Amino acid sequence: MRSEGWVAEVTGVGRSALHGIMIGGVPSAAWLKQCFRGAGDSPHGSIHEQNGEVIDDVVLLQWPGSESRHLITLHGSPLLSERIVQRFEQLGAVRRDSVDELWPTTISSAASEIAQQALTALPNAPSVEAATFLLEQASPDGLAGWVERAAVNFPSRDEIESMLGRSAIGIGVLQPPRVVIAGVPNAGKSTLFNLLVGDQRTLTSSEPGTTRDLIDAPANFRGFPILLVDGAGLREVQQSVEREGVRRMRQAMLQADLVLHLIPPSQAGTGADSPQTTPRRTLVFHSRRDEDRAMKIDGPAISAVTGEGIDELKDLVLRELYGVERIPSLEPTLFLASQRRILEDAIEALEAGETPSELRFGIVQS
Ligand SMILES: Nc1nc2c(ncn2[C@@H]2O[C@H](COP(=O)(O)OP(=O)(O)OP(=O)(O)O)[C@@H](O)[C@H]2O)c(=O)[nH]1
Ligand SMILES: [Mg+2]
Repeated sequence: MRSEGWVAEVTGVGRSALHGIMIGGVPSAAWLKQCFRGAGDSPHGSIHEQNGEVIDDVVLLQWPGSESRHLITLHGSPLLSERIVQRFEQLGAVRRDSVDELWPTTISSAASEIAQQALTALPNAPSVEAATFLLEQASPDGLAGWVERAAVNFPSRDEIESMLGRSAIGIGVLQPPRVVIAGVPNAGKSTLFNLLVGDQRTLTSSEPGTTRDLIDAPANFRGFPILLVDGAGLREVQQSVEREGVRRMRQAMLQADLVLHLIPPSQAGTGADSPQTTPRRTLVFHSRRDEDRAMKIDGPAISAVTGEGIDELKDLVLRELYGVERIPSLEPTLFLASQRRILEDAIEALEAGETPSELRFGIVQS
């Protein structure tokens, strides 16, 4: 716990309606008596200079936790923010760049490490569902709670293995896999890409060979981030620009986490409809289904124009990548590779015949 008094800006410095400054430590309550003027118990008041000049209208909030802390919200001006920080420095506060342990916690250091990791990742959460997932993992219902219980009762090997088996889910919530859309020219790759990205990012046309460059863009499949990649249609060509495009496309397929291979009606059943060989995981879809519904096909079909089959495509992609179709709710789930390594170390120790008694979360390595 800190005893000296301190002051820190706790919001970004860009344009916004409000800025926040936090003060803390034993002397901070006394400083407020000297520079905050409010009416009765109202949290609304002003911060003033030593000579009485008002710096800004503010709202003062007592912050929860064991240390005496207050949050001061002021108008969104970096100049006013700086002046208020200087006012507290004048009163004796030490300026800090950041505030650690912002949210009070009563959990063990191991669980609090998990909670900190989840809350650190929160501002970069790629979707609302991902943010909810991270908040849950920071809570007793999530990974923080599981680690807390594991510190008391060492989990069984089965339980550790099941956590490891599902780790791709949580890691995938924060790190998008590369999903490449492949197929012959005019298969409808770019049209599907635009639909999934939610933006007309790339040109589409009935002319085969429209796309040459690789283009990638973030998409969101039920809260899971996906990096979608579109590129040239696969065919043998002499024209050098398109040929280079096809080479780059094949390269992208080799580096993909998953390839979506589209087969348009013109290719279905021709023998040319077997997906191009790639060692990567591949899902095959019949595309442009609205154009020829009578055609007998085997397997899932989509239309990027009517939207038919798109929900199923998302389900199939998520099931293939993670074995689930939704971000799990209230289920302890690893979400960082470093957490996975700690459990892998525990399994290794068990395999070596040792009897580990703790998972090395929250243990400072010396
Ligand atoms: N009716 C219908 N037309 C589609 C569908 N998907 C694409 N198209 C049309 O098919 C043509 C080719 O679509 P693109 O998305 O440009 O095809 P591509 O696979 O990106 O083609 P290249 O970039 O040349 O490799 C365009 O005229 C699209 O409007 C679909 O699901 N239904
Ligand atoms: Mg294209």
